[in-house]
Amino acid sequence: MQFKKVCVIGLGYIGLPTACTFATHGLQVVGVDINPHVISTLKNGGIHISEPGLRLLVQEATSSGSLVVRDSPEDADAFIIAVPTPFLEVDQGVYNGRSHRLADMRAVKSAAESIVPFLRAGNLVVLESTSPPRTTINLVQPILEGSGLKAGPDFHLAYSPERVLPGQIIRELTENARVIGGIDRPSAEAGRDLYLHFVKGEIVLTDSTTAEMVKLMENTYRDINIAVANEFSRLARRFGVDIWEAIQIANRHPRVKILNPGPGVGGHCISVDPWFLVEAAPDLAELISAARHVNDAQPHFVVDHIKTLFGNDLHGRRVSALGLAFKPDVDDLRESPAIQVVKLLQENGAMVHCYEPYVQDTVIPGVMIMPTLEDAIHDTELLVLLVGHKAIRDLDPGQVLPLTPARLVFDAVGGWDEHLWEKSGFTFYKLGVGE
Ligand code: SAJ
Repeated sequence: MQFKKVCVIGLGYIGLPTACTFATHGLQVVGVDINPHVISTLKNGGIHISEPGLRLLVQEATSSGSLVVRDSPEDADAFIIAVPTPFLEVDQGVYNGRSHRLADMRAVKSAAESIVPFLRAGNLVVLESTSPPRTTINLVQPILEGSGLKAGPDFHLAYSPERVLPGQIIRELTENARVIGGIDRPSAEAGRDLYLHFVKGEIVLTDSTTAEMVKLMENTYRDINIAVANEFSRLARRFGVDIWEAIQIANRHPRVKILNPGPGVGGHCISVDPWFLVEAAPDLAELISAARHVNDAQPHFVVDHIKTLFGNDLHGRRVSALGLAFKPDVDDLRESPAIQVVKLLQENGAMVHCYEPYVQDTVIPGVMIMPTLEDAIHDTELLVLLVGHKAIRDLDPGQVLPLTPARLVFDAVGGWDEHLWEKSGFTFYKLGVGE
């Protein structure tokens, strides 16, 4: 199938790089977002998210005229839905006494509805948003068929998950293998013809529900593996073992690859997606649910450990939290466990000053972000490493010492060399290390 014009709905972390990449690979692209701030930022040559290489890519796509941004769709050969699928903030489901989160599909629903007036025979519609199994056929298809056209005979419909890693999106978008699940074979093949414009990795065709499940399985697999690492860190502390040393030794086994424990699992993907499987089949997804609960509880374990450094009482204690993003070397604060740790420390009476090298002007209600590292540590008793940003990991303890009265350090991510810090005069504690 031949494509000249694509409409990408949702210009966030996935939609914007995808729209630009199509635009720089020979297609005319209309990028659509309902957020006026996103539209005006892009029209003024800026970007509203930070991702290495993205600014240049947007400039290239817009200055050539291949990418235009709009607040609603228009006629095109293909439509791509790349809107967020978070979970509902308030509502929760319960199965066997254990709570689980519920997917918020409103953005997908309204994106699909916005396509209906422009849908023509022969078009292709691709859902990219991570979604519960059968969303393509049970939610998106009936909405699109409200146009009077039938999915299959009249237009193509497919699900193709993004699998790119924040921080590496531009490279992974073209290099990763791409799964395209059609509601029928011609839909999958049409999807392949579209993504062949830029995908250099293998393109694997399947049906839409398998593609949805594949995406959820990938992130669930990672979530469960991080959960076991986090649980091991708790056990290690109980048994007086250093989890970091234990993992290093265990990983010498040729078939063992334990991930890193930390303050919890954040971001918009891994901490959300497994819930879509739990919600869809809570009776069959008990391990997945348990892993989510383990990871969600991890900030509490970090704070409990920190409390013990102060005789279990944090009232009036001055703490510096270093790193707030959901993972190293990104500016994304969504579902960040580091922020949860900060809030829990405050709930326990501590006064927390934070430093986040990637985010200076964002306001997080109730969280005090200081402009510089020096501001965050000049009046404190404890330095807590919460995110292993390279700039923080590379700090030289000898140079930190004169900037702070703190002599206690707590490393929640295994990012600092204990011996270096102790040699410089700090007392060093680490997540998952028993006394
Ligand atoms: N984390 C740990 N320990 C580890 C690895 C990660 O605690 O050993 C934490 C991170 O600090 C972070 C969270 O897990 O809080 C998730 O980070 P991540 O780097 O594992 O994943 P994301 O959310 O940035 O991206 C994931 C990727 N999925 C997989 O690796 C299976 C990416 O390929 C997906 O495209 C992305 O989710 C997505 O959009 O779904």
